Formats: sequence, structure tokens, C-alpha cells
Amino acid sequence: MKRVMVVVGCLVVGAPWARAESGKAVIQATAEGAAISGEATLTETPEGLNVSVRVANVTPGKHGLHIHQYGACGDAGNAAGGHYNPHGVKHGLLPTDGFTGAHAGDLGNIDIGADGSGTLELTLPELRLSGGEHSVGGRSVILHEKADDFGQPTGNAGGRIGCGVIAITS
Ligand SMILES: [Cu+2]
Repeated sequence: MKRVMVVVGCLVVGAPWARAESGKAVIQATAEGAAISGEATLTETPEGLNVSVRVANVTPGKHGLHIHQYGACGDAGNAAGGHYNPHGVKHGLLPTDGFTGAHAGDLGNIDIGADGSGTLELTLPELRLSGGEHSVGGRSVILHEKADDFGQPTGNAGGRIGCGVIAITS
């Protein structure tokens, strides 16, 4: 005679206390009458903060894109202050230079095509929307007039043509 033992398992679904945060910045032109528009979506993932940016009505070519210190877009974007740089280090490109060789807000460039639109998607380890050493919620996404050439101190990217404050949405 065979005995069959049935083990009833217990399935644990999800972990509601480990809720990921997400945020959004609506990017608008800093100059009155300019048609620049766009959006940055920021999502905390186990790999880091996923930042997905799309913009439209921008002159073709590379444009510097950074997270700046303050959540304000007035005064032609100057109200956003300097690059978000919590460690007081030199300017660089965060995905390759890390927190010792780049500002925490150094996202690099966004490539704009002939139709005036472009996208940039990055996942940045240790960057967060809130909490931790490098949190970007309540700061600003700034789109620059020119390319970031990674020169010092801020990449020679010229004026601030687009700006959006990063709001935590969920
Ligand atoms: Cu900038």
C-alpha cells in the first residue's frame, strides 16, 4: 500500500509595504511663447530610479538634460538653482562616472531628431524619489539650449529652455 502525503503550501502574494514610488515632471518652455513641451516619468525599481524623458518642439541635436537643485522654474529656469550635487563633486555623466565623478543630477544629453522630438531613458542605481542619500523628488528637470560637453563646471550647455518640477505622484 502506498501512502501519499499532500502538502498544502501557503502562497504569499506581493509585499504591500515595499511599495515603489513614482513621479512625474511636466516639462514646459521657460520662454513665453516657445512651444517646447515634454514629460519625465520617474519610477523607483529594484535596479534604481528609472527616468524616462520625452520632449517635443526642440531644435534638433543634443541638449543637456539635468536634475537641478530646486523645484522652481521661474526666472528663465534659473530659480531651479545649480545642478543637484549633494556631494560637491565635479561635473560628469552619472551613469558612467558615478557619484564620485558626477553630480547626482548629471543625466547627460537628450538627442532631438529632425522632427523636434526626442527621448532619453536611464536607470540610475541609488538615485531615489525620496529618502536615501540622493533623492530627486521636489527638484527640477532642466532641458538646456545646447549640448552638455562635460566640461567644467556645468557642461557649457547654455540657457535653460525647458523646465519641470518633479512631483511624487504615487
Ligand atoms: Cu543643467
